[in-house]
Amino acid sequence: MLDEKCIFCRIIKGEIPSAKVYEDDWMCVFKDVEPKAKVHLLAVPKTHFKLIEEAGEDGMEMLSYMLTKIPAIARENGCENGYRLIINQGEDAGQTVFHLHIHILGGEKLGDL
Ligand code: DGP
Repeated sequence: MLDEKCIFCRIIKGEIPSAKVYEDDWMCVFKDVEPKAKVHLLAVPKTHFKLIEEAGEDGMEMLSYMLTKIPAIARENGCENGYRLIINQGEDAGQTVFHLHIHILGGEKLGDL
């Protein structure tokens, strides 16, 4: 289920352009417009939910599927030597887009947070 007001849902639908590097029935991966590392991708489930606790059984299955796909996607996009995954959960964490997403950061030696 997608939300017509959500930026990431609109990217998934192709209404807003993005640099997609991977897509299948369950997930979409595109470049972050404000990269915080040499490689900065966002892995986004094709269902709209804001937080892990809102994912439900289907969402958790989707997240688990995404985690199985991410290593190859990261490797194929310049993260051969490792990468960092981040999920910002809520405002204190700095979440600005309220459609759950996994940041994939790498392509260089990352510093501390
Ligand atoms: P977060 O702070 O965890 O909610 O991260 C949201 C990220 O989404 C942030 O790093 C910037 C990125 N972002 C926001 N709007 C767009 C957009 O329209 N396109 C793309 N590619 N990235 C976006």
